[in-house]
Amino acid sequence: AGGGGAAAGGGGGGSDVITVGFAQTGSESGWRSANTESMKEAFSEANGFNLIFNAADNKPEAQIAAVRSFINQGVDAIVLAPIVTDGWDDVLKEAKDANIPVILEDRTVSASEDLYASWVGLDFKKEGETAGKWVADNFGSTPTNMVVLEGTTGSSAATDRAEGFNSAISGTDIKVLDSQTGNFTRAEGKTVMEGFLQKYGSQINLLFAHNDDMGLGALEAIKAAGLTPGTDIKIVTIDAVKDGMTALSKGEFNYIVECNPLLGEKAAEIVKKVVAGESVDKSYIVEDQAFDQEQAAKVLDSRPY
Ligand code: GZL
Repeated sequence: AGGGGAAAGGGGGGSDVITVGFAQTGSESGWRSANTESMKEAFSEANGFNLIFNAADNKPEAQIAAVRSFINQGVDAIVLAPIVTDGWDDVLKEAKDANIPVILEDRTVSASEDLYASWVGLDFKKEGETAGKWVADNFGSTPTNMVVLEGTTGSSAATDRAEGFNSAISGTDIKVLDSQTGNFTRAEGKTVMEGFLQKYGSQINLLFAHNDDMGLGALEAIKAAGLTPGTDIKIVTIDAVKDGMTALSKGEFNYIVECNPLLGEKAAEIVKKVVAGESVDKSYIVEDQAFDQEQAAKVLDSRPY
């Protein structure tokens, strides 16, 4: 382990290039691609960084191994987008013992906050609440059967969105027929929706998908079943990536809550401050917005991702 490269304990000698190990979840969705692009742009050589990138194929144990490898390489800082919330205490403790600061981006961890320097991300609970409120306002007063495509089990994005959404629809006439994970991917969103359609068919009035990509996969299953998405089955999702906003503007989706993936600039700013020994906040939240079909059609061409 370790081998050549910078001396252990954080980065090379005098050079002011900051070597950063970035442990990304994988490439499970359009959102993730936009997030990776934003991070690579911000952590560029031109901006004074030497970036070592790892995508863990949505496998938590592979992501932990990637962080451990960065520690052994003696990087100056580690940026982590944790696939799941739990299981991080040991390797974050190892990073702390090696004096390598860890900055979280996107999702969060359950480990105590003295094990990471800062976090930049989104308010997932609020995203869920915003989606749930729109559903409650538009469908909550008539008996409505809903199915849910959940994000990756154990991820803060899935857990917090579910919590926010469920609190917003409590007391309404929305009935959950079924709720399963589609792991934030199109393929699994399609497969799980096929199962829902086989089981419940035209009883389904509404789909809530924790991200656009699972909703886009479900679209294929709904069309293959001879149903019209956005009409026979209303669809509400979260992310607002280009393909999702296109479906929304075409009337195939009904509402999308944005989840801004452009976190690179803020993450790089935090890393520079931490490495320079300057103080930073424990958390930075990036603002989101939400779109209905009409709003999506208006902004589609100017969307940055
Ligand atoms: C949210 C992010 C989620 C997106 C999905 O910040 O963690 O993971 O909603 C992505 O598209 O896969």
